[in-house]
Amino acid sequence: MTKKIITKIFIISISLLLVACNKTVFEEKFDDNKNGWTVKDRYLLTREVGNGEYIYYTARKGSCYEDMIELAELPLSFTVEYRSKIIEGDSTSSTSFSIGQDRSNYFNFLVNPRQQTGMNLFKEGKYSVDVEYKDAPFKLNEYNDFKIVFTHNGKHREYEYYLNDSLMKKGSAYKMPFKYLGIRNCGEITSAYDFIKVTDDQNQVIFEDNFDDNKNGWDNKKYQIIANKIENGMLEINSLYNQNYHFKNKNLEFPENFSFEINTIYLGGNPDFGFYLTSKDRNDSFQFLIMNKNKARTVHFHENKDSGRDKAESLAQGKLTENQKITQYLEYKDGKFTHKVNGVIVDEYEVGDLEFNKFGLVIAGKGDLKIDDITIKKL
Ligand SMILES: [Ca+2]
Ligand SMILES: [Ca+2]
Repeated sequence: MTKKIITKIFIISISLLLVACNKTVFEEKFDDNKNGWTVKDRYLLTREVGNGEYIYYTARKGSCYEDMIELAELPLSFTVEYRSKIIEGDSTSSTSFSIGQDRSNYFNFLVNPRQQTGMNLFKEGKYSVDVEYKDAPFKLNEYNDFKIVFTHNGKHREYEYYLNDSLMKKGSAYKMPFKYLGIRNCGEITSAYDFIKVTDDQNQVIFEDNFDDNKNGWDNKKYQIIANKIENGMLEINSLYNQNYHFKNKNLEFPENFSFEINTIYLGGNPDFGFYLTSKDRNDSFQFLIMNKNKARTVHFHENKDSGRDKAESLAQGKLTENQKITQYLEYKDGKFTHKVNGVIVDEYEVGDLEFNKFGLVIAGKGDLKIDDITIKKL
């Protein structure tokens, strides 16, 4: 054999060996949505009034949104009845009916998806009486009847709160002039209200809304936070709100050593973006981000707390410009991460041996991106 042929065979062997070693374990080109990315538009809240119902959806843990309307001042003694249901909600959420003096001073009667009820009181926008939940006789995803009876004996005003005809709570209602009522959701929850009716102590109707239309002027604005779609071989994400969003993909058993490459086109705005990896025991999670248009950032969460690693390095190329392509390449080898952006190392981080089985995309803040592809290879 000539030297040329030997060299050729040698090159072919090496190439085959490299192909065998660099096995692709995941590839996403966004030509379709076979991997089931969440591409539907997302809202922080939507409120739909009409067709006999008020349907209220909110989607932010730890935050509450109320929709109140103003009425003529109610008499000292009156009864308010309403019918509502929890369609779905996470365990920390709640929906409530509010009645009070204004948007900062009101009584609030709550139910939650754990089938509990309670009451709290706001004075000057702050909790004056904290909610004490107790188990309550109502079903989820079914309408339940609520009734609050306010009575005034010439000296004091009191209330009695009933749920499906069972007395849940009673107490002093103070002499607060009542002229606002509203519906309030906290956390990630969808609730529906069928009607609200207020009657005086002669059983005369003072206020009634069956939600056949929006004659009472409920605030039915929607707040969209994310619009996204898979089109022309790309996942396009338009983030409209200053909030952190994760796009989860189905789980993936990562090899012991692997590379992760993602190609993104920055379109505009000021989003922080990138991807995350989560360990199999869920104790460790890492985010590899491009932030502030000019830095690469590594964040490590251990047992859901910031572990102390939050390192940001300026990009060698300077600030991102519109329509610029960014290649994030990460290697995890022998317990160490090496993160490169457009070919330049931005972080090396020794974390030890971990097994990964989940990854996803992250976007935080207002801005627009297109993600062209993601490739994960065994090293
Ligand atoms: Ca109705
Ligand atoms: Ca593509």
